Amino acid sequence: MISQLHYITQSTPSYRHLDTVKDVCEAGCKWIQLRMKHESPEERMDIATTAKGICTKHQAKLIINDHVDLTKAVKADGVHLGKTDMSPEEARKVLGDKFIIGGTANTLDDILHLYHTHAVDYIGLGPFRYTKTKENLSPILASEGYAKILEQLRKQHVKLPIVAIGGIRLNDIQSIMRLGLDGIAVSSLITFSDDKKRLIENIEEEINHGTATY
Ligand code: TZP
Ligand code: MG
Repeated sequence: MISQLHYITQSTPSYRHLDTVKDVCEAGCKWIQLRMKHESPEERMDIATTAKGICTKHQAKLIINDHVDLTKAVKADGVHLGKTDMSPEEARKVLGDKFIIGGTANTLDDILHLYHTHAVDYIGLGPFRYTKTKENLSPILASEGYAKILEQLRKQHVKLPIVAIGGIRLNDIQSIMRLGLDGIAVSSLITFSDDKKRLIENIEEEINHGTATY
């Protein structure tokens, strides 16, 4: 079972990975993706080891972006792989069945490809809108793009948890969930908030409103 809210870390001089991991865990977030793009292998190992301790204490899942070996070494809960990372099939061989594997998709074809690998547990589909957080951003999907892709998946009876990602703001969340997505993945929205507890409560309310069945 994947969480409906995925928090993805980013490090800036004022907001460092481990500070935000601690803050969001204390605020009740149960799914953290550690995304380290500027650290050395030694720094990544140190940060991931400490993050694992924090997440375990708060019963939050820890997913490592990009690095399969690091995922295994720190006994994280899983790994998130982009199109240029190790393939999910290869990662599954390395990690076995007990780890979560997520994959990135930007198109219907990407999703179908990942689905047919039988190696991913969930997909991050985006970008929803422009974001500075990711370099080499793929074309923006917006709500219309998601709606078209989800319609095709329903027609083809493809079932796999999919979370929306990329530039998501608080007031996008209800409508995103109403499209039939399984959750959202956000970085900047939470990283740059000074009241993470309150924000996460608000995000969860929006998610619940968007998924409520009347
Ligand atoms: N992959 C696609 S968009 C994105 C990633 C990692 C960035 C998400 O961060 P933000 O700050 O919520 O746009
Ligand atoms: Mg990657």
